[in-house]
Amino acid sequence: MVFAIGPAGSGKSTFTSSFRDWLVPQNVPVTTLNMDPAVEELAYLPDIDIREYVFVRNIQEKYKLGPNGAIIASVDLSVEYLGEVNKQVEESPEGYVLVDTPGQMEIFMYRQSGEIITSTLCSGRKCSAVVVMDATIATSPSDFISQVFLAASSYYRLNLPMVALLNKIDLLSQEEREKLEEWISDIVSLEEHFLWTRTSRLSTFTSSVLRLLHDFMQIVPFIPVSSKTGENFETVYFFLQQVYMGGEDFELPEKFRGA
Ligand SMILES: Nc1nc2c(ncn2[C@@H]2O[C@H](COP(=O)(O)OP(=O)(O)O)[C@@H](O)[C@H]2O)c(=O)[nH]1
Ligand SMILES: [Mg+2]
Repeated sequence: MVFAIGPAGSGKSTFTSSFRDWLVPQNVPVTTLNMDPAVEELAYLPDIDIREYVFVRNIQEKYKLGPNGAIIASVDLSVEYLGEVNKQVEESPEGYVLVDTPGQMEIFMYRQSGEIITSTLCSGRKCSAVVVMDATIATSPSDFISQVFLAASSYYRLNLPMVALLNKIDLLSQEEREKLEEWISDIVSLEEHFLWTRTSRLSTFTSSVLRLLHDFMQIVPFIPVSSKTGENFETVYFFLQQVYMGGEDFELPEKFRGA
């Protein structure tokens, strides 16, 4: 089971849909599960859908809530239907289950219901998380660092083997792509670029942060992808297969190890 998590608009639903489309021709059995009760329109038809049980608009009317309150309440209410969802997953073909999570990451990630959803659905199953981030807002060193922090925060919160995707690379220029790949593989280059954007020297704090993030990126692979074109999906699959084939930790190939 693979949870797609990430900030609103980063491409979780698009990834779920296009990764499913990528797996099917490889003869990998795949089921899609939409766990976002607040999504109005999905670009794909999920095999299992929490909205069958809880739908934000009904909750909003029933409890006379505002839009934010209704989203929170509907995610919390989803928990009541995990038994049904689990049964539907069990009846699905054995293979990949791609779980699309609520648009607003913080509701899923930093509230108790998110934790209940992952731990219940992951009981007796191998689970991993794919953090989907928007590469178009990771093109400056400080933005990139913030995105890595976001992934690190998710890693601690979820406690699942994880892959971090820098999605939407089809929207980047060649130069931006190359820079991103360089920062992923070489922390010194990130540090240099960071310095170029500042007038003062790196503070001790920033130096420590960079080291720390470097260590984090040794455990969690960062992969530039496009959910529009499917670019680098084979790398995502490679890492996810590692989880299903054995250990909980990834053995990073050289290409993805920092210098
Ligand atoms: N160009 C491009 N657009 C993307 C990509 N992934 C998602 N999008 C677009 O980003 C917007 C938000 O995507 P969505 O999957 O709904 O985000 P979610 O809120 O994380 O589920 C949509 O307009 C998508 O078409 C990508 O890889 N490339
Ligand atoms: Mg979505």
